[in-house]
This record gives sequence, structure tokens and C-alpha cells, in this order.
Amino acid sequence: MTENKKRALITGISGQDGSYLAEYLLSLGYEVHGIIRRHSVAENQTYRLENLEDSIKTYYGDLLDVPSLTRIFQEVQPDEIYNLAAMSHVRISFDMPSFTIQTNALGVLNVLEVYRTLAPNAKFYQASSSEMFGNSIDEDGCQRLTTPMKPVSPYGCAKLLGYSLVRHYRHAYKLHACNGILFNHESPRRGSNFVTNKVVKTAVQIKKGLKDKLELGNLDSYRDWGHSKDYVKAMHKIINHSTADDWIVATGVTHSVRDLCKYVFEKLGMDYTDYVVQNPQFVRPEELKYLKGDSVKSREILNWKPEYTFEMMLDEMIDKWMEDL
Ligand code: NAP
Ligand code: F7E
Repeated sequence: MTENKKRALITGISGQDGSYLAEYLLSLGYEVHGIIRRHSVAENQTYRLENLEDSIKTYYGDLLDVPSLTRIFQEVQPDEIYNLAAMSHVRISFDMPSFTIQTNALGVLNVLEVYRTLAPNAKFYQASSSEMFGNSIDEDGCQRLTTPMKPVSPYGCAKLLGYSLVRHYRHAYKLHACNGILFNHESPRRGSNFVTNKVVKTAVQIKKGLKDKLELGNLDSYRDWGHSKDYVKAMHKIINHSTADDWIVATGVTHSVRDLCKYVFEKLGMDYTDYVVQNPQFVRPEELKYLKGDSVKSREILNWKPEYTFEMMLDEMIDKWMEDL
């Protein structure tokens, strides 16, 4: 690692976004450092980072372990901090509410405190989420920065506290701390228990005769789905904008889970109604029904726009599973 390069520290580097962000920052000439957790299966820590092993430096740590954060910040002395680590599954947040609140809210506080005391000249990005809006929708059918935030899951509640803390630290301590409110984004690296990857993987398994049905929860919720590769570019633009601020990142196009199933099964030459069944196990105690983001501020000021369409993203995921299975 050289001394002149900008140093980025990514929490959650082993996740979907962390791995794409690491690749993107390396392509821009950054020195990339990341925090990983200890797993009993060592491969779980780095399977999305396989091609990057020699280009990045990783450290064992956890958002809930302040001594580890302190040690890592002292060693890395980051210029840019991307806080992507989180318990990111909304459905599972109902099963593990306490862990979710600790990691996604208290964990943000821990990172902010270490940032404030050890690297106050660095820039900070927080992975905030459209889940914070809950079921609030403006009259034109969109969510934007002024839309009331009324989360409907432990995940959303925790993210809202994290978001508020970042705004508070920005104002109180004059830190360059930003929030990206990102709407759903997917990729072939998405965890296979999120709905896009679950639908694509199972449809390919059905196509190949390995499964005979797909069990889902609510088919009538709508999401604004983009591609993770496009969204990590927005993170970099957000943190490097001249003033620290809050930003929406979204495609502005919404589809239902049913639309998703229809597209994927048709692409594989099948009719989803022959295979999809509802299982109450996957229905949430409270559902966020409709998301469509207004990202006009990011498009006009940051000059960001997505390159992938919904269909291009799903095609890439289908190709991946057709090859892997
Ligand atoms: P992801 O694939 O689930 O990655 C989350 C990462 O956080 C993993 O590397 C995970 O490590 C790590 N992590 C979890 N708990 C931790 C802890 N206590 N300490 C340290 N690391 C921890 O999620 P993603 O899709 O990349 O999302 C990245 C961030 O954006 C998350 O904060 C998510 O909530 C937020 N977000 C995502 C979306 C989306 O649609 N993808 C939209 C809005 C916001 P392990 O692998 O060891 O668990
Ligand atoms: O669900 C419905 C489910 O789990 C999408 C995270 O990245 O985006 C993500 O959260 C929709 C919901 O994502 C199944 O009820 C139906 O309406 O893929 P998902 P999510 O909950 O929107 C936000 C922005 C984040 O910040 C989060 O980190 O699909 N759905 N049947 C199902 N969902 C799942 N997972 N599994 C089903 O069987």
C-alpha cells in the first residue's frame, strides 16, 4: 500500500455493495481497507472478494466492538469512511429486533464516535435506506427527502436512528457526514434470500428440474429496483460532493413482486402461475407496500444516473444462475 493514494475504509466490505464499492474505488486509484467479521466458515468472510484479495487490506472487527474500530481507524487513518455494515434483511429484522437495532443504530453511533475522535477530517458516508419511509407516499406517488419517515420494521426504525445521528453529528461537530438514502438495489451478488435473487435462483432451479415450486410471501408489494454497481458510484459522488448532505438514489421506476416473477419465468420460457405458491412464513408482520424514489437532486447536482434497467439487471442475474447451477 502506497502513501499518496486516498485511503478508503469500508465497513461491510464483504457484502454485496461493499464488494462492488471496493472494486470501483480500486479502479479510481484508491487504497481500499475493509472490516470483516469472524465466521466459523472462513470462506464466508471473503467469497465476494475473491478476486480482490491481493488489492485490498481487511481487518477483523465489528460495529459493536469499539476497541476493534479504534484499532482499525488508528491503523488506516482513512480519508473516506463508507459505513455499509448492517443486518440488512428486513424480514429477519422482525426475528432479531434487538441485534438489528444494536448493529444498525448503536453500531452507527459507535462508528461516528470513533470517526469524530480519531479522524474528524475524513469524509463519512452512511448507508441509509428507503425502508425508513415506511408507507408514506407523496401525492405524486414518490418518496423524496421531504416525505415523512414512518418506518414499519425494526430494520427501518434502526436505520432512521442511524440516519438522524449522522445528520446530528454533521451539524453538532461540523463533520463531513453524508446520508445516501438508497432504494432497493440488486445484482448477481445479492444474498439469495432477498426476493430478486430468490426468484431468479429458484426459477432457474425449476427450469433445470431441480425444484418444482417457488414459495413467496406478498406478491403485491412494489419496489424501485436498481443495480448495485450503479448505486456504489452514487455513494462515491455523494461523499465527494463539496458539502455534506442527504441524497436519494433510485431509478424512479417501480415494479411489483408479481411483475418480477412474470418477467423472470417468461424469460426462462415458463408461466410463473404454474409454480409460485404463497407461504405465510414469508409474509411480514407489517409490510412496506410501495416504493418509488425521486432522485432528481442526485441526478441534477451529482450528475448521477443509473445505467442498468430492471430487465438488464435481472438478465444478468439469470445468466449468473444458469451458469452456476
Ligand atoms: P449485505 O450484502 O447484507 O452486506 C452487509 C455487510 O455488513 C456484510 O459484509 C456483513 O458481514 C456486514 N455486517 C453485518 N453486521 C455487522 C456488524 N455488526 N459489524 C460489522 N459488519 C457487519 O448488504 P448490502 O446489500 O451490501 O447493503 C449494504 C448497506 O446498505 C447495508 O447497510 C444495508 O442496510 C444498506 N442498504 C441496502 C440496500 C439494498 O437494496 N441492497 C438499500 C438501502 C440500504 P457478514 O457477511 O459477516 O454478515
Ligand atoms: O423484499 C416481498 C417482501 O427482502 C422485497 C434490503 O436491501 O431493500 C431491501 O429490503 C419485497 C418485500 O427487500 C418474499 O415482502 C415476497 O415487499 O428483497 P426484499 P426489502 O425488504 O425491500 C431495502 C431498501 C433495504 O434497505 C434492505 O436492506 O418482496 N417478498 N416474498 C419477499 N421478500 C423476501 N425476501 N422473500 C420472499 O419470499
